[in-house]
Parts: sequence; C-alpha cells; structure tokens
Amino acid sequence: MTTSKKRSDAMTRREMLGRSATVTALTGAGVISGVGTGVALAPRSASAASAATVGPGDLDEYYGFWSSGQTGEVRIVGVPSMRELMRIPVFNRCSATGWGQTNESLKVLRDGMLPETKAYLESRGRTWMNGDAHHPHMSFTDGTYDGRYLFINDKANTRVARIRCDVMKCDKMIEIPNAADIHGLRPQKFPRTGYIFANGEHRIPIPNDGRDLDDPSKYDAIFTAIDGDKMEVAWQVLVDGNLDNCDADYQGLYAVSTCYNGEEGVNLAQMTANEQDWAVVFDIKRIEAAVKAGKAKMMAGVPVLDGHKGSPYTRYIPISNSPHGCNTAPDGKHIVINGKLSPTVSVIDVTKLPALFDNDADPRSAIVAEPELGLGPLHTAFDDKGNCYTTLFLDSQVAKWNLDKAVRAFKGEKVDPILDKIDVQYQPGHNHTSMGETKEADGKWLVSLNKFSKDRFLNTGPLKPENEQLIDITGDKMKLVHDGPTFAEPHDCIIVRADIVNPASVYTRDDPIFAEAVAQAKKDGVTLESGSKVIRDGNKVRVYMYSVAPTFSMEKFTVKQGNEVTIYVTNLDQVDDLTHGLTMANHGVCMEVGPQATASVTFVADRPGVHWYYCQWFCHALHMEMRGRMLVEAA
Ligand code: CUK
Ligand code: CUA
Repeated sequence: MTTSKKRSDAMTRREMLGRSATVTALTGAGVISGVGTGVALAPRSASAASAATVGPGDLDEYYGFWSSGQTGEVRIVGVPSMRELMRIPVFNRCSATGWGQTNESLKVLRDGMLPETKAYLESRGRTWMNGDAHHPHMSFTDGTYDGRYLFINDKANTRVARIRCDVMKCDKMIEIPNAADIHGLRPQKFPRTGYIFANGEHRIPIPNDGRDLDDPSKYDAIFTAIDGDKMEVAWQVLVDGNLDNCDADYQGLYAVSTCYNGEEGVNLAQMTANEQDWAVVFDIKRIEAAVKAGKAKMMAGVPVLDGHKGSPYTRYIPISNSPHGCNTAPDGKHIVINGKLSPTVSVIDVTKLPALFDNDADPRSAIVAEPELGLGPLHTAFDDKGNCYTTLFLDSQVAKWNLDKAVRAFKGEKVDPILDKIDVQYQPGHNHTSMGETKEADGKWLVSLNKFSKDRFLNTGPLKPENEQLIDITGDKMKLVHDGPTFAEPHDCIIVRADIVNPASVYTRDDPIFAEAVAQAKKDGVTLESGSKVIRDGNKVRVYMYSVAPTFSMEKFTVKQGNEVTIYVTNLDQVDDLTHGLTMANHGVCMEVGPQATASVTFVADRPGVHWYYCQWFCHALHMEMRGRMLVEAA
C-alpha cells in the first residue's frame, strides 16, 4: 500500500477518534463501527463491520485464547469485541490469585519437573518465575475443538502445560526431558487429543550433562509426543536441524514440523547459509509400532527413536530457506509451510505422504503448490471457502490467497492465487481465523497479531504495546475493524465458538485441584465445610477456616514466632461470581479462593506481633471488614 493511502488511514482514524471516542468509552467494547463516516455505533450484526460491536451486557460469539509470550500466562479474550475477559496464570507468578505461591499451584508447578530441576530449584526454595508461552491450542475430538483442555508451551523453561476448560485453571505442567526449549506445539486432531506434539527447538548434546559442550556436530533437536490425558511423554524422535513449528493431519497418521538451520550452525551466518531447509514428516503409526517393539532407546525414562535422515520414521521435504509456520488446512488435505526468508509458501498434500514412506518417493512429490505471496510469510490461517490468509512480516500485510488456484498455478495454469492484501500495523507474526485450525473453520474473523504498534496508540514511553487487529473476512475484501493494544505479547491465539466452551461457575467439592487439602483435613479430623481449627504439629501449624461473605470463620489464631503456618480457606459461598481471597499482610501472602473451593498457602510466621489477614477480592458491602488477626508470640 502506498504512503498516501497510509496517511489517509491515519486521518480517518484521527477523525474517527474525535467523533466517536465518547460512544466507544460508553460501550466499553472499544469497538467502533461506521469507521470514518462519523456515524455512531450501529446495532449489532446489521452489517459486517457492526458485527464487531458487542454492546454492553451482550456476549461475544467466540472465546479467544491468547498466549502472552514472555508474560507466561494465557488470556481469554472475547471475539469480536476483543474485550479481555480473564487471565490464566501458567508459567508466571500471579499476585492476584497466588499462582506460584498457593500449595495447590506449587503442586502443579513442581510435580512435572525433572529431578535435576527440582533439586536446583528446591535448594533455592522456589519454582521458575518466568515462562515464554507461544502456542495455545485446544484439545480435539474428530477434527474439531472439544472444549476439554488447552495446551501451551513454555519455550523459556522447556515445559508444556494443560489448562482445564471447566474451571479455566492450569492443572498439569511437565518439563520435557532430553529437549531444549519447547517451541512449536499442536494437538493431535484425529481421532482425538491424544497426543500433544511439541518441538524441542534448540540443538543440544543429549544427554546434556557436560559432554560435547562445544561440538555442535554432536547436538540434536528432538520431537516429543505427549499423552494429553496423562500429561506424560509418550515418545521422542531425534531429528536433523532445528525444530520450529508443527501441526498434525486430520487423519491421525502424520505430524509435520518445520526445520530451519538445516546447516546445524550455532550463529546467524551459519544458520542461514543454505538455500534449502526442510519440513520433517513423522509417521505416527511406524513410530508407535517401533516403540511397542522395543526399538527405542530409553533416555531419561522416555523411549527415544533415531529419526535422522534415512530413518524409517521420518521424511525430509526440502523447503526454501528457513521455513517457519506450519498450518493444516480445514480441507483435511493440505499443510501450508510458511517460507519466512523465502517469499513463498509450500503446500504439502497429505495424501502423497504414504508414498514417501512406503515407496521411497521423492519427498518433493508431496509439494503441490508454492505461491509467491510477499516478503516474510510466517503463519497461515484458513476460512471455510478454500482461502488462506498468510501474514507477511516484512511487508506488514496479510495476503489472502486461494488454495485451489495455487495448486492449479503450480501445474502451469495461468491463474493468480492472490485474491487480496491488507495492511496491518505492523509486522505480523501469527494470525488466526475463527475455528480456522479445525474442520469447522467458519470464515468470519481473522486476528492479526502484530509485533509493533508504533504510532497507532498514545505513546507509552520506550516500551510500546503490541497490536492485535481484528479483520472481517466475510467479504471478498478483508476489512480491518479493530485495533487492540496488548502488553507483552500477543504471540498466538485460537478463536473458539462459544458453544464449545462451557466453564463451570462454582467448583465442585471433589475437585482434584484441592484434593490434597481435603486429604490433610481428613487426617487432622477437620471437616473443611464446617470446621475452624488450629492443629499444632511440632513447628508446623495448620489453620483451617471457611468463609461466607463477609466473614472468615476464624477471627483470630495464635502461633509462635518461627512456626511454619499453613492456612486452608474453604469458600462456602455458592453464588456465581463470589470469589474470596486471603492476604496475610506483611508476609507476601495472597491467594484466590473460588466459590466452593479450598485453597491453602504456607509461610513462616517470623515476625512477632499482630498481623491482619483480609479478603482481597471485593465480595460484599462489608468486604473491608472481612478479616482477622494472626497473633504471633515472640519466641
Ligand atoms: S513462532 Cu513467534 S511469530 Cu513462536 Cu509461533 Cu511464529
Ligand atoms: Cu471476601 Cu472480600
């Protein structure tokens, strides 16, 4: 797009802000319809653009699940309003909920750690405090989302976490052995999830115990299949090159990962020297059979197969320099490999993959299209009409192109597969369409997750927000309808029809999240739902109380200086939206206690005196009075 067009866009935006900012503020939706016309908010769904307007009290049609990059959490965003609905702490510490501090969250954070990590962290009395969450994906049944779980990778500390969609909390987290820095992640689509496929991106000596430190020729990257039900590693496969992104087919037969750094270099010049890298195809049935037949080598308790070039478990399809995104189309047939340093995307036909394995066919024969789209293609999303939407990082655009036309052009027909391009602001990484990674792709919305916002918002100092933009894709031309500033960083997202996701409003008392607290109370002879009791067990003190707005069942308790105190709070309120909390002032202690949940936190009471504990979740007109005293006797 030309500069003058850009300038006129900016003008339009400024005019629009002047005219309808008040209306926007009133709706709270932050979505402006009638862009540039000066027209106030139009009623919902009267036209394509006004469909993005979700009025006060109206509900969104889709749940968006956003990763947050280096913030480490998952965010729930309503689509199309783009209102942020909730944050789910996962790889981060959360001040509000006590994630990373409550005993329930520490159990999740610690249980799946490798022994050496546990030893390293426990000697320091902590868990990891950071994560780099890139790829949130929902569990599938028969090719579409089933609303059970979300899975997400942590590139920073080599983990994969699972979130229960009934309560929207992380319930399992595992550290992946033999791997360095989990990046690409996708669930098995068929028959169900099933496996979570996770790419160990960086190459390291395996085992990484001090051997071959500076001999990159001995390094490997590793592909992992996790059992999503048990959250245990099922098997791993060693590969050539760096693993980047991955996806699964709709048949349950293959997974595909992009590989850059086929050169296996350790610096930029080495990593980008060659013209060709590849996509590696994993034959799931062959791998399963080999593992079953005992052909895998056990490493760190996990069966590992050698999938280097020439192995029966993998095939390497040459792709132009440094492919990045890997996206399976809803037609169940095509997988789009995004070129990054090449202006092209390469389309793999999954029906041609069996010949690669069974007849040793030329891997190139699986490529059925290679349209040139523009500079820096990173990720591709899909609609329900056979069209693809590819982000062009360097061009700051999204290209809409037709898959069938691209295949025909590859065969030599004179057709242009590119249907439309739209400017996005600026430098898009991932994009995602509504239901676009399932066979129920519906072609309504496209979100472009842009790494830079530059001049699109009020200046916030040297650190600027990033920008997630909502694009209406129901027409022939893509139409930008919303800009949304986001804190670090809107890395990737999925957009799920609201009817698929059915979260509970209160916990059930048998929820496994707090099963340990229930078991401990039983041992202590306390009924959590009605008991208030202090149990003294040597230097350990367990304090049990329940809460009903606006009171804790215990107005005070006494401990001795130096006691290790565990407080259990059970929230007896059954009302929707009635969360309590417990903050122990001046002890760095704070936790959320959801309706019908039990939560617990352990700390050392090392400061003699009176310390108030209070509820930090506004719950009642007398919320300020919802508090009590911890009396600490000097030792
Ligand atoms: S990777 Cu970042 S823009 Cu982590 Cu999904 Cu492509
Ligand atoms: Cu309970 Cu505020």
